[in-house]
Amino acid sequence: MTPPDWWRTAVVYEVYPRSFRDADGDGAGDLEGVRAGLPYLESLGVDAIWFTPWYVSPLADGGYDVQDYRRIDPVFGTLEQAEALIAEARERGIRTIIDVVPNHVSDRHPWFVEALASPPGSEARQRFWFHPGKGPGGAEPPTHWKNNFGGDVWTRTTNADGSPGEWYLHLFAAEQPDLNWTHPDVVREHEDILRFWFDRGVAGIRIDSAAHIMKDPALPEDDGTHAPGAHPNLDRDEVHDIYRRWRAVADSYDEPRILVGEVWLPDAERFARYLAADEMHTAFNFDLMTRAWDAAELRASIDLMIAAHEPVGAPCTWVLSNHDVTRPVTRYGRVDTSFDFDTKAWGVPTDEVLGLRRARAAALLIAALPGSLYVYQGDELGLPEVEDLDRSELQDPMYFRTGGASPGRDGCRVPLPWSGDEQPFGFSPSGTKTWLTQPDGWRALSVEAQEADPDSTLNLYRACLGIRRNEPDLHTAAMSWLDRGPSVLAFRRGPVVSLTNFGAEPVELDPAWSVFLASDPLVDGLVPADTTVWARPA
Ligand code: TEU
Repeated sequence: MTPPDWWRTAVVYEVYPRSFRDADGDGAGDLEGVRAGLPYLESLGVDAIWFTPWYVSPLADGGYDVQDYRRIDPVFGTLEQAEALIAEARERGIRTIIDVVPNHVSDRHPWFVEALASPPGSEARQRFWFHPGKGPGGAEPPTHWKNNFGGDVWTRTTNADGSPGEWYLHLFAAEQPDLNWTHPDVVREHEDILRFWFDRGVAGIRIDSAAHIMKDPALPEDDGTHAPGAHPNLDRDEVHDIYRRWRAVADSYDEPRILVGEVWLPDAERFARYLAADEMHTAFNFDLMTRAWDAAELRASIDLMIAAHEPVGAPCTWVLSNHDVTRPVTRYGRVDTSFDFDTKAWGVPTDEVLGLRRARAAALLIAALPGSLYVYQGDELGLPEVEDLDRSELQDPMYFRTGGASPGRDGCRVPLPWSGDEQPFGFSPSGTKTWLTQPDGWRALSVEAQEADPDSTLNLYRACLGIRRNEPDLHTAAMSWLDRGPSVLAFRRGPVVSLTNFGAEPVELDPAWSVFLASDPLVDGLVPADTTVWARPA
């Protein structure tokens, strides 16, 4: 059953196009590869695909450095292929959500190329944040704000005569100059981009780094004392004016287009402001990803999110992972739980058998919660983070900007294994070297291998999403917690009960319940450790 506001309970599958499937044999995924994978996604039971950026890009940050929004990068295909893909997916009941990256563009975007070639103070530089440095000769950057990838947020330019020039701002890599959102060209251009893609049948947009776009023009230091809404570069009150304009564009279509925000904010109340009725439809719930595998932690996170969403009437989203974070199998299998979620670290021990059990249990737990659900490609195969990629292969700017202190995010972006006994496991035509090397052991994790195994993680996801789709109570019924002790999370949605055992001891079920899905088999009728079951009255 799909309710009219499909996005309120949708299952959205994140495709990282470079790593989904490679049809043309260059070692990187492409749109024809996604097209070939549509039957797979249909059988998985997803309602929409979110594509991370597919536009023309030097790929300095995996496509989050956009050079031309109106063309597809040749690595991925053509605009005609994108249009065909959007239409074919829709025929299979799968909507398309694309990524829009408003905070910055590529340093090869025509606007930035023009700005660099223009003198200080010129009109072309007003679309970005160019500024003279401080101190003698302007040798000090204008501020010392924190870069999201590590290192500085300002890079110095060189004047036409070779002398040192102004600095420009980049909250991410130096190849990603920040746009000035007080400039009317920037505002107008993005609304045109939205229409360009909405006119081509795109059902919604995922808004990258949505809370970052506005900056305090006075460029104060970030001393941690700013009032809410007045931070120099994060969650400034003016950001909402932009998203209200975008919502008006989205609502101007007969079939409304949806806005999904990437809004990373520690304060749930500030986060919920983005979900006002005239702004975004939903935003990612990242809080859940930062929590350890612990009943009290996860319950606190779920309660926090439900409480933040209820007053604004927006659905929660449930997100276990994405292309920026360590895969759940590895994260939940950490033996050292002091692991730094944000920066990652090298060589933290992990128990992948335990991690997989927990990741499967987590998948069922969040799929039973009210709201929409995100699945990052490969999580349905139980792929672990690849932590031993050869350093010479690493491409993520986070690795380079931390001077190698962090491995960066490539380990969760390794090409998917589809079939066969050896690399590239059907990702590319055989004999192709993939852009990141897949581990030898991925034969057992391939789609082909898992389809043949009734207990595989892939078949668990298929069963889970299939039940979710056909179970009206999992769309509409309110949720209420059941008290089953400190190491159990159990809740009810109508007659359906979801129970997760976080403790070491097996848990008994109410004799009146009959289990219809379990993340791992029951043992002597009991729910073993690190297992979720779905049950209903017998
Ligand atoms: O991520 C924004 C963001 O805040 C993350 O970069 C986060 O700080 C980092 O990954 C730490 O784990 C978005 C995209 O999802 C990411 O892939 C891009 O690199 C980034 O924006 C810049 O566009």
